[in-house]
Order: sequence, then structure tokens, then C-alpha cells
Amino acid sequence: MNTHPLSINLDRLMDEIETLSHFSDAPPPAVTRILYSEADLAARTFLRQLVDEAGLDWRTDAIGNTFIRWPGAEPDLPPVATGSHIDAVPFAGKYDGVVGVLGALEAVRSLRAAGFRPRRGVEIVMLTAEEPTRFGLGCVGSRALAGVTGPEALVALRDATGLAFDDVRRSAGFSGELAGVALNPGHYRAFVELHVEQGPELERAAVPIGVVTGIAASTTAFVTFQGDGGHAGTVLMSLRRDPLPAACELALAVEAAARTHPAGDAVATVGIVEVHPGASNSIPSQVRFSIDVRNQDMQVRDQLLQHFQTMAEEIAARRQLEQRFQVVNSDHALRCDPQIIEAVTGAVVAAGLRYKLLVSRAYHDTVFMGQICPVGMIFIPSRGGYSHRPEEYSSPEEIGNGVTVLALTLAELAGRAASP
Ligand code: HGY
Ligand code: MN
Ligand code: MN
Repeated sequence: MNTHPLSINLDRLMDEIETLSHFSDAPPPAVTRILYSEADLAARTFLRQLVDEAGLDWRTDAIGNTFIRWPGAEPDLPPVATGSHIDAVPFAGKYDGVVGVLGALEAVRSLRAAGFRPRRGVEIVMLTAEEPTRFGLGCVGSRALAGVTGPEALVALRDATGLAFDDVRRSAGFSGELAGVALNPGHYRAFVELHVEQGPELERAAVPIGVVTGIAASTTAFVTFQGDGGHAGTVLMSLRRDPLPAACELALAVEAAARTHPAGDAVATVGIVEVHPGASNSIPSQVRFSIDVRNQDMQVRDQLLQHFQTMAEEIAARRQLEQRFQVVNSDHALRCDPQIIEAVTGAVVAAGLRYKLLVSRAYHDTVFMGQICPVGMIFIPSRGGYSHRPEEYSSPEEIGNGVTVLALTLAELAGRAASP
């Protein structure tokens, strides 16, 4: 039985999620929304329109992080933050990140409609570039807010066409000093992110809410094997130094090592393979491919990463190839703050719902927001555990549950102002 007066305007929220999904470079039901693309910029404009309609103020920083502020009665107190991202990997679904941004806006609208007045302000943060698609690094916005990725590292980022992050952000309309992006520790009282689970646990357990206890440690690396190339017809097999079979050998070793690791839940993925020159009648001269490896136990992740590096060297030596193993990012696992977990579980009970504690195997902006304030996450079920594919789906009821729990959590953390 729920004990709260909130009413979530689900029709409006689902319409907004549907409209946002059409700002995409892929045909429905897929969504592709890459950082600073026309689709991304149009989606940001749509979000700001909704914020204006809600009568809330917003501002953006030098890289496009967008801050939507609901002032509290005591402006000197650090606000409570919530939020997520609206960029999407190629051929994604419509809920990853979006539920945490539009759902947060609906949570604030419903609290205001219920006459709730917060002691502390509430700030919704739409974080720029959670997905690594364009510049190879995930969570650029939250890393920069946390000071984990400073101005020099941002300026060094290049996309696959060689365009510089700094130039692209300015052409997208985000100028200002990069040094002004980082927030001080304590800038926020807390950060709570609502997100689709992107896995099968909640659906299998038939539980409507996940209360996240931690987020797995993840690493992204790129391996390059360099050979001679040459004519596919005239170079005999014994004379070749072909990097593609080497890459296949390593990819199979990556899969086998993760699949058989005693931890039982290690994951490793080769998601990008670039073959140069990419002609059917040319022997590849260079192959560059990505390795994404994760586990909530950092030692497991580090062991696997070390194994992959050793394998790359061994394969290159045996096949007389040059190789480069470049770690783009290797992040810590995150533990959510017990106080925030308690606030979320209390909100679930007040909403008359059941919850399951779980670890997130996907990374989120919460990993980096956790460097500057106490954090927590709220999950809702993903049908079939699908995500990063067009079949991603969470029902209106599940989304409504998540928004209600988020609203009640924000109310708890912000505190109710004494006078109306
Ligand atoms: O890759 C991730 O875990 C996140 O969805 N970007
Ligand atoms: Mn994602
Ligand atoms: Mn996400």
C-alpha cells in the first residue's frame, strides 16, 4: 500500500520519451544519438523546451552538461542532484539514460504539483556523452564534473575522423573555459540516478525496483596489430604477416578467458574491429579492435586485462607482427552510499513496492558523481534484459514506479521546508 500523495503524469512522460526517441540517426524503433550530432543537439533543445514549460531554470557548462534547478527554501544548502544522459549508442533503444532525465523532470513536476517544497534545492543534471561512441571515452560529462578528466585530457580527445573534441564542442555551441567544468566535492548533498537495469535480474525475480549497491569496474582498451598488407593473389601464405588472424586469435582468447574465469561473472567484449585497408583483394596491413572488460571485483578485471596484454604480445611475437595495447580508461568499481541506499529503500516501501539489491554490470555517470558526493541508483526492469538494441523496453507502469521512488527519494534527501 503506498503512503504518498504523488501522482505521476505517465501519459505526458511516455509521450515525451517517444518524442525524444525520434531525434535519432537510425529509423524507429532503433535510436542512434551520438554526442554533438544534429540529433543530439535537437534532443537537447527539446529537453530545454520541456524545462521551460515546467517553469524551471537551466544552464549548460562548457561541454554541454545541462543543469536544471528547482530551488529550495534554504539556498545555501548543497542541493540534491539526480539525472542521467540522453546520448545513445548506435541502434540502441529509447530508454537507456532517457528514463533518468525525463523521469527526473517528471519526479520534480509531480513533487511541485503535490505542493512539496524542498529545504535543499533539487538539481537535474543531463550529463553529456555518457556513451563512448564518438570519442572512445564513456562518461565524459560526469568525469569532467568530478575532475577525473581535466581540460588537457578533454582537448586531447579525437573522434574516428580526427576531429578534436574542443573544436566539435564549440561548433555545437558549447564554449567557455574547460577549467570551469569541474565541481568541488560537496557541491551536491547526493546524486541519485534512475536507470533501466539493462539486464535480466529484476524481470527474472519479478521485482519492480532494483536498489543498486555497487557498479562494476570497467576497462576499455584498443589493440592494434600491424603487418605488411599486400596483394591477396600474389603473396603466398608462407610469406604473409597478416594481422587479421592474429586479431581473431586474441578475440577468441578474450572470450574464453572471461567465460572460464572462476569468478563466474566476468565479462569481456570485442565490439569494434577496424581493418585497413578493408579491400577484399588486399591482405590487411593493420587491424585495430576494442576490448571492454568488466567485473565488480577489480582484481578479477585487472587479472583479465593483464592476461589480454600478455596474449597480445605472445600472438604478435609468434606471428612477427608489431602490436600496441592502449588502455583508454580503467575505472574503479563504485560502492553506493549506505545512507542513499537507505533513502531509496525507504522510498520503495513508502511507494508500496518491493525491491531487490543488486550490482550494476553496466557503468553509469553515478560512478564519477560518486567521486564528489554520496550516490545511489534506482533500477527498473528491462524486458528480456535487452539494452543497446532496439528491442529495449520498460513498461509505463515500470517507469512510473521508478519515477515515484525517485521523487520520494529526492523528497527525503532534500527535506521538507518548514514554511509553505
Ligand atoms: O557501457 C555501459 O555500461 C553504459 O551503458 N554506457
Ligand atoms: Mn548505454
Ligand atoms: Mn545508460
